[in-house]
Amino acid sequence: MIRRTLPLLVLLACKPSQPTQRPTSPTSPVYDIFVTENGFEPIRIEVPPDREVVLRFTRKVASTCADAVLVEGDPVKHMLPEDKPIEVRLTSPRSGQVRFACGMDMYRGALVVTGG
Ligand SMILES: [Cu+2]
Repeated sequence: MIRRTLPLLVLLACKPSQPTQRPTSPTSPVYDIFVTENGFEPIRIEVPPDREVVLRFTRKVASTCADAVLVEGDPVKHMLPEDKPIEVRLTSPRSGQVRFACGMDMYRGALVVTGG
């Protein structure tokens, strides 16, 4: 019994504690980004370095320029239907930022790598 639980405890202790992350889940952390009348919210999302993350975009307004999102390094223009969460998966860089913007580059935001 003890032999089996110890390695698990070590694994859990090594996990970074982030508020938006589910600590016991092995899946990638999910970050919610909403499209409102102000554009993308939040416009700045802190992510861990070199880690697969999921950006979940949900458009909450009917009429907006941001009915699609372009993520830096991703050639796909992701359409954002109203009230339908769209997940964009990517691996964060070691440092720096990953920008995202609407199709016309009017509304913008960025993932900012912090910690390590
Ligand atoms: Cu736009």
